[in-house]
Amino acid sequence: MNHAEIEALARKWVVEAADRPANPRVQQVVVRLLGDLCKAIEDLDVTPNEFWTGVAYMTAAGTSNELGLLAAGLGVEHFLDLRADEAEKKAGLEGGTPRTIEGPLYVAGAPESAGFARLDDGSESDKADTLFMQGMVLDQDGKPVQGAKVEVWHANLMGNYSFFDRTQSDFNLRRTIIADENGRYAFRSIIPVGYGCPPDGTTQQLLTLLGRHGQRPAHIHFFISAPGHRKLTTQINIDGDEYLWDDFAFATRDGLVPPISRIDDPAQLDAKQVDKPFASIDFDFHLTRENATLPAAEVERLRAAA
Ligand code: MBD
Ligand code: FE
Repeated sequence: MNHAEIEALARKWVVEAADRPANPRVQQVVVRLLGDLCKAIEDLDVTPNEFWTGVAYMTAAGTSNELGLLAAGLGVEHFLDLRADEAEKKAGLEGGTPRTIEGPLYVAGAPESAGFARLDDGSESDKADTLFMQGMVLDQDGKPVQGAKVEVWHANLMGNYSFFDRTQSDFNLRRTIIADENGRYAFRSIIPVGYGCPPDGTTQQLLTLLGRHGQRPAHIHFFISAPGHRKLTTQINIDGDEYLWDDFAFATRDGLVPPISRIDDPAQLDAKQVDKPFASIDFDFHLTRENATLPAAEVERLRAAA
């Protein structure tokens, strides 16, 4: 069959088959995706066995809740970032901290504190490098944003996230920090370890067939939000990680790899009330002004809530 014939079929199955009120946007998207799928089946001579293998794959990926992970690993989530960047550039909006993907492991409802939080429950203190990270939330003009909400979450030394990893305490390595009157936030935590896709999961199964690993470099996630400003979804990476520029989710970006200092001065250890040298990261978040002509920076997606 040629493409015109396939497009006519897709229109028949979606648009012409409708005999009651339909959602036109859903029709538009489905007719396109269905047509594109059938063209791929035709052009690549996909066999019935291959087609049903794909159906079983999507069923298994959904059943194990790995479709969000798959979207990250295939680059689609990063593609949405590139499109958001493009839309902002076109609207003349520039200068903010680069966005990067949220990933599938955010959990709503983390404990909130003013100015400072300790993220880790102390269970890995013996093995971990202690991290202090601090900075300001600034607006488009470089002025501090008092009361900005800094949501932060990251993995433990196993590369696992609390909630999804039921062996961790509730909200371990997840907090909401409200920036102080000078726009400052600060937290104490541990340096995380990079995430790896579940080795027996559906995402890694496909990545292996594609000749790819499923590793992420060590990173820390953030949502930064404040009224009148575009919500920023981003991450910082831990410099020196072997996967820093080889992220399976394509999320590392220039501007998101801050220098880490190693502090061993006894006076500074005292001041932080720690008994061993620690790592320190200074990082300011730059927000951009809310802009009604742009798609909302706040993304709605199904998220876990503990
Ligand atoms: C992660 O920690 C992550 O950030 C992404 C994008 C995908 C899987 C695990
Ligand atoms: Fe992550």
